[in-house]
Amino acid sequence: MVEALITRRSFLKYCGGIAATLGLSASMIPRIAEALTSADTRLPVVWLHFAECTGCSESFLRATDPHVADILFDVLNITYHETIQVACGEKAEYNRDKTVQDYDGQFICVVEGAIPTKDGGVYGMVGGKTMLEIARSVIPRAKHTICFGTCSAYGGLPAAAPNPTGAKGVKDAVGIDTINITGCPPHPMNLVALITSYLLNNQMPDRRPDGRPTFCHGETIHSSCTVPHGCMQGYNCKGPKTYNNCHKQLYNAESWCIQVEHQCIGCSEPGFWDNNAPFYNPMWASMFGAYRPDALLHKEMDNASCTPCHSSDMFDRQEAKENEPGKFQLSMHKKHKVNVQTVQGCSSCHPEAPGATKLPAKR
Ligand code: FSX
Ligand code: F3S
Repeated sequence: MVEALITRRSFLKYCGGIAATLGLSASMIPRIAEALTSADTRLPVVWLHFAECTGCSESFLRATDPHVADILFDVLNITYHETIQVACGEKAEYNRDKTVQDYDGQFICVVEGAIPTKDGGVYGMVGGKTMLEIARSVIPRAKHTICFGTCSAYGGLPAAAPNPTGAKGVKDAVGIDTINITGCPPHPMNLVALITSYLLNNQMPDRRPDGRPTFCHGETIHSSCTVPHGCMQGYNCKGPKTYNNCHKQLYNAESWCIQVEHQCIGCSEPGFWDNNAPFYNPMWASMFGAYRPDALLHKEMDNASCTPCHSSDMFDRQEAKENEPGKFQLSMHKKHKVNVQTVQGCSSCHPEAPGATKLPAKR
């Protein structure tokens, strides 16, 4: 069936991508292709939508290289999915409840979106039931629950302060351990790889304590970031503490945040959104230790901004290298009588600084 929709060549290429994502050798490609095409029975899946933007489904359904959804629809029997199901109203709810009943303890539950819990969960309703009620009636009866997206895993955007609906991730709301593929949105390839791994091994892959599979969430973006345009750590890039593989996957085999010069905002991490704010530093502010105590700039650039006031040889480069960068910045400001609070005199070294008026005193 898959071959009818995409060429065998591109299918095998895609299987190679799955193998790479799972850290398997290319010799596994035939087995992966077989797992995805020869299943006797398709895995029954109930796919629940709670408080979210549906970006997770969009990312999955609109992936184009090849049609990811087509591949998964061949191995999964998705009986309930509010975005794509033909049935609606009571018929749709009947399908969901019948799957839970017929495949009790056997079906896979995929969840998108956080669960509003405040005031008994009344701030999120589907078909007259609260999302909390639906979650409690479906999720404990699934064999495995996959949270697809940061919202269902940890609360995400709906749980951002002041969180008026008391939105929570599935584990916090229902008390069931989940397998979390995170990101806002998550990468569709990671879901395909997870399902493939399950089909190959008849068990879910290894996970971190926060429920995320190590094959896709085991390393930080920063650990192997290729940074095509220059590092944005000074602009609050969250790559150093974000465990995801976006930089290896690329979205639709095209691009990813840092490739289009947007710093990582850590959308796949527990505590996103609030813990990662502010997402942006003003460009000039990123130059200053006051905003950026771990600044690398002076350490890396030595005396680059000192020559306007000093002849290059007067500056002790060694001092820059030996001092901790934050301390070095402070000591330099002190030496030059620069008042960081009033940004007085900053523009001589930092052309981006607004409101700078005076040159620092020369020595
Ligand atoms: Fe959340 Fe997904 Fe972000 Fe949106 O379903 S992870 S808000 S991309 O849609 O849940
Ligand atoms: Fe790392 Fe972000 Fe720079 S991921 S290399 S801090 S752009």
